[in-house]
Amino acid sequence: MTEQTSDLRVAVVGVGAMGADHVRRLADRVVGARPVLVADASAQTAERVAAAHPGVRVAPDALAALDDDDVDAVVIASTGPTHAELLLACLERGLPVLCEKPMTTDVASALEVVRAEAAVVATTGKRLVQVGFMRRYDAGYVALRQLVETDELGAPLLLHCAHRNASVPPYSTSETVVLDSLVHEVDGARFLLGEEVTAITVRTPRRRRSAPEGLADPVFALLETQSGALVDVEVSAATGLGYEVRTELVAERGTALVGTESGPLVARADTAVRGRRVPAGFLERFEAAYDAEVQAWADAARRGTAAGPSSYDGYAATAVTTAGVEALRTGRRVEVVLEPRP
Ligand code: ISE
Repeated sequence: MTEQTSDLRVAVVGVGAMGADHVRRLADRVVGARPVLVADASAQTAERVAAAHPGVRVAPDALAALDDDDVDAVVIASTGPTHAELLLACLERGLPVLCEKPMTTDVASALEVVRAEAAVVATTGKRLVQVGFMRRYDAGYVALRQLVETDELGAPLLLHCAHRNASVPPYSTSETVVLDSLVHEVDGARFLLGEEVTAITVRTPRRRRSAPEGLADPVFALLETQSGALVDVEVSAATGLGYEVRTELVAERGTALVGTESGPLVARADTAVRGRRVPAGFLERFEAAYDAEVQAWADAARRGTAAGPSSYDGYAATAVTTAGVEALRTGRRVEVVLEPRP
């Protein structure tokens, strides 16, 4: 495919909160692309989203959306366990695809996607998969990565990461918190430090009393990396407060913090916030990052390819989070051994 001159026509599969937000973004803000088709496990949800966007049709199901003649590229924002089959179908059809995280929820299917894409690259020379790790497009995280890349603060020693959700979807379990939320911190660490995670330990402190039944909340993870840096992560599932994501780098000659402001920061569930406002959710906190992410994806898709976080990044993150699920269950430190990049 050479550079497309008309708008990229996009099918969005899965139009819950994230997918519907991508439809709005493609309709209103992304240059050179527009949504044309939506599909969702709930026909009602698909109808509602389509009705809000003139020119957007509803496909009977996800595979029908991929087969539609009017579709040039695909955004997958359905639940994690549906991703592998859809990604393989996109690769088979040569469709550029932006797949929300987690790329897949198990290592075997993640590797299948990596290998299927490698076969496409071998014949066409073009990647097709971008994984939705939007933090790589967040100004704060990009600045932090530059500090590491330029060695301005010296070698990284530690990352302290906090990832606090006001609430999580009703289907959430302790495992999905690791697979769906912790996965951002895993990719964040790989992106910021530029190296792989080699082991993970997951502990849970005393449980938040207001946490939904059966959910470990918070979860505390320790990631080890190839260079010997350590990454500690708090993932809170249901603070009832707002959405707080921050990362602090401790390096040999300095520290750097993203995701907050200076000043006395007191965040409480009852009085909301003293000293600053906490964003309500991830759609608000990372709005600019999502815009940049989808624009970069659309620009590459118009050239028939993909940019940004790759299927290998998706695989590496899933390898760590699935090890994290084992670490959570057993209480043991679990090593992560990755297959080499194809
Ligand atoms: C959700 O699926 C996301 O991807 C958000 O970015 C994350 O912060 C949240 O915890 C997940 O449930």
